[in-house]
Amino acid sequence: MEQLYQPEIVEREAQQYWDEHRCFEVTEDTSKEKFYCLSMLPYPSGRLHMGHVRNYTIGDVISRFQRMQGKNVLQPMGWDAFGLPAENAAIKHKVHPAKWTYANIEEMRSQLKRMGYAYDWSREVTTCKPEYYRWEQWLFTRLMRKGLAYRANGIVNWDPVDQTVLANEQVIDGKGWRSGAPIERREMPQWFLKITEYADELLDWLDKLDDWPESVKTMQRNWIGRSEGIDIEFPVAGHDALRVFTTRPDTLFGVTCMAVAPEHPLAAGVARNNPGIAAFIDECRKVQASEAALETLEKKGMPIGVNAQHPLTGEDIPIWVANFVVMSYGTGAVMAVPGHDERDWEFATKYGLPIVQVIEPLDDATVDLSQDAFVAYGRLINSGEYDGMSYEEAFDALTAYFEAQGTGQRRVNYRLRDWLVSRQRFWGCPVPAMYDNDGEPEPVPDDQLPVVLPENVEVTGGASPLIDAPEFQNATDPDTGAPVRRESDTFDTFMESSWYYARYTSPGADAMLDERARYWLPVDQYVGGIEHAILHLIYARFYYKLLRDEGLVDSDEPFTRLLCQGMVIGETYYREDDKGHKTYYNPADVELERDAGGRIVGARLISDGQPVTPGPIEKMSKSKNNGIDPEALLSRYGADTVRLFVVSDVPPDQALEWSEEGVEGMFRFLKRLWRLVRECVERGEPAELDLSALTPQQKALRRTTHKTIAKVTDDITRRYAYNTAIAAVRELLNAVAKFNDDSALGRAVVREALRSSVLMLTPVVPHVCHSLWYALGGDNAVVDESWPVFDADAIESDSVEIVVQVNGKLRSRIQVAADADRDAMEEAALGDENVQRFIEGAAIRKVIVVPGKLVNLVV
Ligand code: ANZ
Repeated sequence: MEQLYQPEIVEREAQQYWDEHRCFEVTEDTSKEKFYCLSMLPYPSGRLHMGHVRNYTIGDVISRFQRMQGKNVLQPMGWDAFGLPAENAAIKHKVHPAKWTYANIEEMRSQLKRMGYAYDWSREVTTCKPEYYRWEQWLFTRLMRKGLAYRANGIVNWDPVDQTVLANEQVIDGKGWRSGAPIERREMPQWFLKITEYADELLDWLDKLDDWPESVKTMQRNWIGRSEGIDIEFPVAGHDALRVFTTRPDTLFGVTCMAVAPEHPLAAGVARNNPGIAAFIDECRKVQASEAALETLEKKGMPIGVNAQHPLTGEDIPIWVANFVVMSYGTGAVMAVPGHDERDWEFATKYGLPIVQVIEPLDDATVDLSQDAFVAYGRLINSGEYDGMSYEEAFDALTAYFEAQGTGQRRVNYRLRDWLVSRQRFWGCPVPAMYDNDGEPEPVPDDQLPVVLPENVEVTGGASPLIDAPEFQNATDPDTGAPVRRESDTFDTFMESSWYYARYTSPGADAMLDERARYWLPVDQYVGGIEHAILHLIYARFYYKLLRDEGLVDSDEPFTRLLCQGMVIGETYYREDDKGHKTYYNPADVELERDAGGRIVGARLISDGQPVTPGPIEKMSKSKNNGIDPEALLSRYGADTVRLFVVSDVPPDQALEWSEEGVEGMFRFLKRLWRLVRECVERGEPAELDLSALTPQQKALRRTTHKTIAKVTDDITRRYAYNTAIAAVRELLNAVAKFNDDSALGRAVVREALRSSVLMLTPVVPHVCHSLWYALGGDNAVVDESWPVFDADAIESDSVEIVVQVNGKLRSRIQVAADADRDAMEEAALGDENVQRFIEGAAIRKVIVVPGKLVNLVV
């Protein structure tokens, strides 16, 4: 064994062993319990960042731990390879997006390999390859036939100068990122998947996902947004009745205005003869389409000069068109109740509309509607025969009334909309549809799949080059021989990431999935960022149900257990110019000045020696320039140190603060582990571990060993608490370092402690453990070893630890037999090396003994 720990050598050796023995390539083995561990696949940006490193290390530790538990573990990796950055790079550097993407994949794959992750690379999925996306196209054509994929008008961001649709990220402050032109909301035909058909199932199953974080389930529930209410018709003289959806029919007597969406037919009808309204509607259309944007919008409206009649009082109520009413929710029209709805209150206050109280608090507290709306449930007042009713009573009574009249109906609404899956971009999977002369879309027949994205086109940043590519667009209908035009839209990249986990189970299959999928799915453990709590995780759940209904898988949910790792955060440093503009500097380029206590008192940019201002600790990001490059750490410390750092400090779901000292501490720990093992090996072969011959000290170390195994196993299986698990192993190693008993049996006990420690550390620092295991006499590579099992008898204690004081000061802790009497305790205390150092041969004046606890020697 080498004298010193040299990560480059150790890591190369271990990785070579894994490669040569194809350690992580797995097949369906029905004799073993399967465990499918999956980390979210990266977008191939070209460089791994610390967020990836944390995500993938956590996943890898779980995989390796489960493997040691005897399971058949699948851990795959792949690339979410379509998307905008490749197009942007293509425009900037004039390379085809494919070329840029594949080069990045090469780079990132080699970085992942250097981290020593236990991936089955034979299953790698690259989503921009036709062999992958052809099956997405295949499924889509089936969904078209089932009516679950359809084409309808949708609202997009339209850049009027570049004449193209923009992604939300390409709209900056309401303007096109390249043209700078104000972006318009435009209705254009788009492709949708009918996720709303699965809304109830998606919602109900959340209750059964016991091993998902509560927070993620709550976000999904809110996103699906099921609400129960009623539709009520308000008669409008000379027009169709105005139907509204409300969850608060109990506030019906407080309606003081009606509001319709700018796209509502009633508004559109009036606008034809009213240029003022038409202009207002036009203005609303110019606002960015995203929901987030709508939420924060300043509320604006205009009366359209038409009244509705209150269905109970018959009173006239003015109808307004308002920018906060969305056409795609409910009926696209609302009854506004300023007294009891926040948004309506704001609107009424702004435009001087009446505010009427019709609900009073149950606790008779006073309500001041001139200050704010009263939004809680309460008791009805000013509501005629409904006065005194509770929310539930009023809801039921009014529903019954309107249903009897035929002018209203109980209704469940979802916030969830059908998923708009088409994009007018180039670098994506082509939507497999074609149009005949009538413009009717048809699915592309199976024998023409895949519809391959051409590589011989130029990407300019304007409209998609697929629009003007005749060799791509022109095709013939196989049935009629008539010319058809292919769809030029491509899919949202969330489509590829909605089923990649399934494809890993069936590499090379000449079908979307084959039998192997049933063995591996569902994923047992999914690990990824909380930023995917909603979109990706809902789409993937939905897609899985589509696969199920197509007969391709036979379970209902794709991910049994979900772990969302916390962010990696780090210090920020900046300088501010006169205009308040901040320039951020990377922590690696900053030199810190500390006081004697280690507190930071100054920070300077190394290159110019001038001060920089320390900012708050924030998520590592490009914008704050506070990312730490894993590559630099890898070359300085090796993969094991980096792996250890990212899992040892905090539980996986909490924020991890980057610290150079922390990393150095981990490096020192590995060096020390190496030294302990080397010293053990140098001391020579141990004896057989004869349990009946152990001294109390030897028994104590054995007890620590086995207690540690029990604790670590529990911490990891129940709580993913690698941080406390690692801390426990460190304590065990401290005990080994303090143990000085060079007898053959003592060496056997030490060896057992070290072998157990190496096994327990293997999932986290697999390279160094590969070497250390052989050094400690392992016959097999440690990667094929089982997780250690604790010996319950060793934990049962027939000895206790007591404290030894000299003149009242703690000087040592020693082991004595549990039933040791006063004399035996005193003798053991006096015999302890540490204690002797403090007595230095002085006469003992007095001995105080607390049985089972303490000996105090007074000299
Ligand atoms: C009257 C009312 C009174 C309302 C009150 C709320 C409180 P959720 O829970 O999200 O389903 N609404 C209905 N359709 C809308 C649309 N297309 N655009 C914007 N707002 C719309 O919310 C349902 C409530 O949102 C409905 O109940 C309606 O306002 C509004 F004290 O009706 B409510």
